[in-house]
Amino acid sequence: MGIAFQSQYMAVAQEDNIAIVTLDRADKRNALSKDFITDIHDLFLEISRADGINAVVLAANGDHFCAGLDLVEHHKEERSAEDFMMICRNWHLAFEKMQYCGVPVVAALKGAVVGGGLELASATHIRVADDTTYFALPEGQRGIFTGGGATVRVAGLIGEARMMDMMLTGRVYKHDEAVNVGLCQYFEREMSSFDKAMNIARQATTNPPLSNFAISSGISHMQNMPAHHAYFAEAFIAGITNTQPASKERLQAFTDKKAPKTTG
Ligand code: 1HE
Repeated sequence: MGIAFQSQYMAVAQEDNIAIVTLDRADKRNALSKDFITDIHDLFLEISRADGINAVVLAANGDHFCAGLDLVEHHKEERSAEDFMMICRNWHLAFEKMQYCGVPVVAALKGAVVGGGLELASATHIRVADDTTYFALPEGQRGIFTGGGATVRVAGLIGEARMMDMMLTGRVYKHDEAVNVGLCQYFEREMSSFDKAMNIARQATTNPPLSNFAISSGISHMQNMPAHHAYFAEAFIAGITNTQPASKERLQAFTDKKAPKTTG
């Protein structure tokens, strides 16, 4: 079953069991308008219910992954504090739908991954950068603040001290340094970030879907729990995952010395 959802802001394609979601507002550098965010929510709700989708690659048309909040729309609408609080809640809901859609989401990053664009990227599970990719949080310079989950997800990736530095000084990270601080897991030099993201998604889909569900949804849930609750939840997830039929087959193969070894 494919994805029926259609959006003026995103193109959706499918290659085998991988959904390819492409941000498609390149003329505005994929800036996130109010309706764009609603469509991200609705699309990932559908992906979370779809059969036959075992991974997602989140890509972008144009030279930039995402320029963040649609600043022009925000400025022109003269939103009240209450309006913008509700906008932020919609961002949170949309990005949570993506983070917890049940399958791994791999982001193919290029150009600007800034402000709300970094908030979007940080809700994916694996981020792949290329030579053009740069990360920034220009909120301080724009006289605004993050509102799409960065205080949790970006601070979780790089630590609060680095996040404050990015916001106070406009510091930009790219290349190996971006990997080293934790903004992305891969800096790809040999191929496009899209091709690398597809390879990673294909690799991930060789795992049993239940294992990928546990990994992509379970870890971040447990990171946000007190440790003794997390250990309890971990035991439940492991109880279900580590006794699934697909694990029995794989462990039988290991016992029979037919499974590949984990080598360095
Ligand atoms: C936009 C946006 C946007 C571009 N909202 N329209 N984000 C930022 O502070 C980043 C703002 N954008 C930029 O710094 C630059 O656009 C880029 C470095 C990303 C790209 O530069 P460039 O030279 O390729 O494009 P451009 O000429 O600046 O922009 C092309 C068009 O995209 C232009 O529209 P046009 O109608 O004049 O053609 C721009 O207005 C439009 N555009 N970025 C709206 N962000 C939940 S809170 C989250 C808070 C944040 O996200 S703060 C970070 C905001």
